[in-house]
Amino acid sequence: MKHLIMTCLMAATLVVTAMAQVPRADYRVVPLPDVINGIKSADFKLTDQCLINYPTGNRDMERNASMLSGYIEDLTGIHLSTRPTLASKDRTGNISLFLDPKIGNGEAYNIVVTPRGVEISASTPAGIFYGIQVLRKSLPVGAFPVVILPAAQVAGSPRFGYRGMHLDCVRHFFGVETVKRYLDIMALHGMNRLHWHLTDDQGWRVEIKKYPRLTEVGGWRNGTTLGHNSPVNDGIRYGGYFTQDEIRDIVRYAADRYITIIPEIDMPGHMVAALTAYPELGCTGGPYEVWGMWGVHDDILCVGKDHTIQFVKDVLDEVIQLFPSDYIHIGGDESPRVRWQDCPRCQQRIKDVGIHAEGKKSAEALLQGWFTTQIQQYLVEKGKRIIGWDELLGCEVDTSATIMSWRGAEPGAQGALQGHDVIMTPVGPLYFDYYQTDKTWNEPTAFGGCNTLKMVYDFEPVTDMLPADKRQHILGAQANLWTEYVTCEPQIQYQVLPRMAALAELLWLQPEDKDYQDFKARLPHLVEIYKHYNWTYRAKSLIQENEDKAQD
Ligand code: TNX
Repeated sequence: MKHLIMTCLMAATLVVTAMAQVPRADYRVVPLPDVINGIKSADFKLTDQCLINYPTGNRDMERNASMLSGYIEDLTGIHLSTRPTLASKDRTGNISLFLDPKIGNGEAYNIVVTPRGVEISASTPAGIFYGIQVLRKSLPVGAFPVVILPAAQVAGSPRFGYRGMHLDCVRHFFGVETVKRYLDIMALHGMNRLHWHLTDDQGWRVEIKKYPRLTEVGGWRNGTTLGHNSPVNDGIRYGGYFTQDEIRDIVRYAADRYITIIPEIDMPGHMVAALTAYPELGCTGGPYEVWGMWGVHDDILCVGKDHTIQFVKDVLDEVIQLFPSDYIHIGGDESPRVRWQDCPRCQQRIKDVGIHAEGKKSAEALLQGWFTTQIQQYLVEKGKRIIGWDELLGCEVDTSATIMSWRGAEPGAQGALQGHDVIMTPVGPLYFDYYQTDKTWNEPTAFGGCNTLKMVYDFEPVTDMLPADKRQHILGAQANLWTEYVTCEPQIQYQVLPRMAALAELLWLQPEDKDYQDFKARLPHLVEIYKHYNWTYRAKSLIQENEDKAQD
């Protein structure tokens, strides 16, 4: 008898342990879904017997299905096959992706898990993709034969349509694989715009067939200053560029993840690499040298010459062939006008087009406005729109230009008041090239500053000073990763993770639904996924007791 009781107890313990060991999905992911309603019924068991259904003949949905299959296998080891089908009877026991036009926002998703199956619906394939990301992030990480998906309805819809990350591939060059991984990281976080900085004083990184010297000569510098513009230069030739084929490959890779790439060709400043390749584009005619220092250079494009305007249009002709994005970023920042003041051609242009200084706006500032407008009109004729840095607000550029507010959020608010669309990317707290802590001694070298995880989380893109009828001009926000001090891929990832998680949550959630402590409690599971993919991240940002700034 005693023996029997012992055996029963042991068997019971085994069952309980086995049950406890079946890992369960947790839908409280980052960014948090708007709705997580538990359904009182048994759970769904995810095993390799399940299929992923997608609508027959829909290539986007087919790709979504195979990405979901890949994600599930990556994280749990469970392999699911995909299958085209329109029959609702096929949904039983499986995961089904289907389009439902009744769901309003194209990026919104709805997931319903019952014991009979898992349904992910949205009005567009992009919305399905976001639902897939949520399901992916809810999964336990490991190797399991079965994962329990608790029965529930899980739904979400992004607060902002523009959810951006920026990557500077000029100051340091990163190749195709690194950019693709950056896109993978963005996809996991529900981000949908990559602002890709491709040209600057320190290098020209996009192949332009009509001007081969841009990359042959402008793609390379003879050395790089050490540290923050120290007098020591490493003397090591440095450079690289993306061929047009590589760009097309990256653009396609991004589109498969519902990410639009917005290229930036910065003008008329930040152009020393182009001037080195074609000195006649400058006011003095050079010689110039691709810059090995950081900062703002006095040599900029000479806009007094028609040839320069034509050059820019030719470059843009090739750029718009490569990038299907509606937007082209034309920079416009940090453009000193000292050369223009002394340049007879630029001064002649000022006369010819009838520019007169107005109050605080010098004739040269208005010349930048004239130049920008030429380019803007050219791009509009080609069906494109421009984004420019907030310096454009001082140059009388018309309100069809979208403004990227970087010198704080205030210029953006002013731009919105004037009727510009605006993307918020203020140095504080959205410059991810800044430190993540004020205790910097043990950190990789960064630009400076301090933008902690909490500061990012607390950022509100729609400033109070905006009246209700101007708020729709704030399209969203973006974090910028300038790479003067970022030299390798692990450092890229360290700078953006986990801050990208905080940015994603503020872009997806309504402000009243944000809760920093709750976010921090959900973050470790997201970090399990980072670890699984071997992405580098700042682990200290996860520690609750050790916040990075006293006022945090
Ligand atoms: C300012 S943001 C710049 C960049 C630098 C960055 C460093 C902007 C429009 N211009 O050229 O890389 O600061 O944080």
